[in-house]
Amino acid sequence: MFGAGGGTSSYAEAEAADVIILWGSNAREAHPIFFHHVLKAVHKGAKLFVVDPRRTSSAAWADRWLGLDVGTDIALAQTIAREMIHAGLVNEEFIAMATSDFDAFRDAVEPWTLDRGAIETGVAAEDIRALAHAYAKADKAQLCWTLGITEHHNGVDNVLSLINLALLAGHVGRFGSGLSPLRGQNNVQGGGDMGAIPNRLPGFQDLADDGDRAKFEKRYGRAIQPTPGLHLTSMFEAMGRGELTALFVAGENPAQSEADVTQARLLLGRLDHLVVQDLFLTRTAELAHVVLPAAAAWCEDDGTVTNSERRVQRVRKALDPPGQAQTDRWIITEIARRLTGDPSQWAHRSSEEVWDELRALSPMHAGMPYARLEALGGIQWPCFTEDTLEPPYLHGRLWSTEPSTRGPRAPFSVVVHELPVDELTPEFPIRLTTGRRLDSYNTGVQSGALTSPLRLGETIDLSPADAQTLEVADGESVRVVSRRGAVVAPVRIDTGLRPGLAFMTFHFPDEVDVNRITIDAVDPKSGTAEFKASAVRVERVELGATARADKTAALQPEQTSAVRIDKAGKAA
Ligand SMILES: Nc1nc2c(c(=O)[nH]1)N[C@H]1C(S)=C(S)[C@@H](COP(=O)(O)OP(=O)(O)OC[C@H]3O[C@@H](n4cnc5c(=O)[nH]c(N)nc54)[C@H](O)[C@@H]3O)O[C@H]1N2
Ligand SMILES: Nc1nc2c(c(=O)[nH]1)N[C@H]1C(S)=C(S)[C@@H](COP(=O)(O)OP(=O)(O)OC[C@H]3O[C@@H](n4cnc5c(=O)[nH]c(N)nc54)[C@H](O)[C@@H]3O)O[C@H]1N2
Ligand SMILES: [Mo]
Repeated sequence: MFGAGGGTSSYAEAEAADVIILWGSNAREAHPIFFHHVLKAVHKGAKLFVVDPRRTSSAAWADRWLGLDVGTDIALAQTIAREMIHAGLVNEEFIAMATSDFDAFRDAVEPWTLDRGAIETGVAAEDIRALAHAYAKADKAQLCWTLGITEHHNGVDNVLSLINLALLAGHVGRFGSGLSPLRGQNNVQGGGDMGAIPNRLPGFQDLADDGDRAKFEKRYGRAIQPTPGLHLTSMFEAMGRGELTALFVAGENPAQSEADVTQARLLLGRLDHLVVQDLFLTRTAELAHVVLPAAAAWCEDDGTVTNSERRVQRVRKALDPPGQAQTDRWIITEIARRLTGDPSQWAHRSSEEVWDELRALSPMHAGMPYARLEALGGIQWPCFTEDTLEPPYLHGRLWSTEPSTRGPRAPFSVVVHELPVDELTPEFPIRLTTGRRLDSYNTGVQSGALTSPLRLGETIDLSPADAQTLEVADGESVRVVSRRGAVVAPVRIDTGLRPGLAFMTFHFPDEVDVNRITIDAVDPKSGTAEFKASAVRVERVELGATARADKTAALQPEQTSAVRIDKAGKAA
């Protein structure tokens, strides 16, 4: 919408904001560093809104919690937009000057009255109205979102519906006002910036653009294919069609993190050649033909990482890697030497030499040599020259009074509310959403060995009302069944859940293999799976004394009937 793939604002701006909205983000647990900045704002009097189906630990700090039904974010955003328009709270000057397609958008949200919005989302009309008015009237407002928005079959449309709100209020391109999609890991932003995106070259340069490609072709002395590569989820689809037969996995554990892992494992197991480059012998590595032991980039190598506020920071080697482990950079260079048969072209280089090569090719990084990164404690992109720093926020151009410097208009998007793919039916009446807890990390590879009184292990979190209907007690094992499989897990009663909503993590797959039950419906626009919305039923399990002793037997999931070998219909 704005022409750049990064959050628009800085953490310091969150501290200065009057209103902060965490939408589908449990930052208290998943982005605790950012949440400190949010809390500083709250202590200074900022209003915090949390939009999340669960009353999370983030919501505990909020002035208002909007507990919507899973997958109704577009309905909520449309209702907020209509309320802003009807209450005369939109920023007409900004809309006229810097945006396009407002009329079509206004017509599309017109049916979304507060009453209809309340019915479709489950949020009280008064809460919707309060958020709309506070956001529109704020001088400085931050709208932050994460997976509660993006991990849906319509995640891109969800994001567009939030951008619409920022455009209505003019909350972008000014200090204190902006849009922050908080990044998952310490260097998700950096990975994309370096070109680890199917259709981009480093610095978000366009793979399809002859001029952009020519720059890299000149540097490397060989042609670069203009056709984009595949996203993670489309790789699995291509594996299903038999079109992708070899896979190189570096720093990912898809045998436990993919949605519908029964299917994912089957496909990984059928590959002609699987290479895994990791710190640990993961479940994915167990399926591999070749395992390359890697050093941990964050403490056993030098380099940079780029965080959610686009700040490039140095990381430094503190430890020698164990055994035969080598840095990812060393391994990749070594593979290049052997693939090309031309070691002279592929000298082993320091991380600084690699960084300087990037700076020569990516204008937005050009002004950030290591010395400057170290002197300033990190620099935000874009940084075009070595004697400048750009503003801490993006898209200030939209406010330029001079049309020639204002650049392209940001378009409003007409989006349509759709329910999740995995339908709720009498057979599968409970909405299961999955996500994170503070004490563990993703598939548990890096946090699994942690023993702490805070570590809960996997649970199926149920509302008090559902636990009562099912006649299950806290700690009792239940079977959670979806259209794809089943797992057994202990119940944890959570008063932050409304009836009909359940929550699990995916942090303990060796104990409870949660992704056997999640759906692999993906958003065709982003390739992201709908991890946030599965339909399940919860059954009591009667464990006999022997079964209880043999816990592993009880945890074996049922045979599933829904294993799709092949999306094109070919049999295995
Ligand atoms: N401690 C810890 N921190 C982490 C991680 C970790 O594993 N552990 N992982 C890192 C990674 S890779 C990522 S991507 C980030 C993710 O960070 P977050 O996105 O904040 O984490 P999640 O818990 O997956 O999901 C956030 C919230 O979305 C809500 N949600 C579910 N469905 C919906 C919906 O339909 N609408 C709305 N509005 N909300 C919904 C959930 O209830 C949940 O509270 O965390 C990072 N930080
Ligand atoms: N049910 C459910 N499933 C989900 C999600 C959800 O919310 N619910 N969230 C999804 C999301 S947002 C994400 S990001 C994925 C995460 O899924 P994965 O990325 O597959 O999970 P991780 O456990 O983070 O695995 C990262 C691997 O990288 C290795 N590693 C760490 N540092 C280095 C390094 O420097 N070099 C190398 N070579 N390897 C390294 C670790 O040892 C680990 O094995 O899970 C997805 N799956
Ligand atoms: Mo993530």
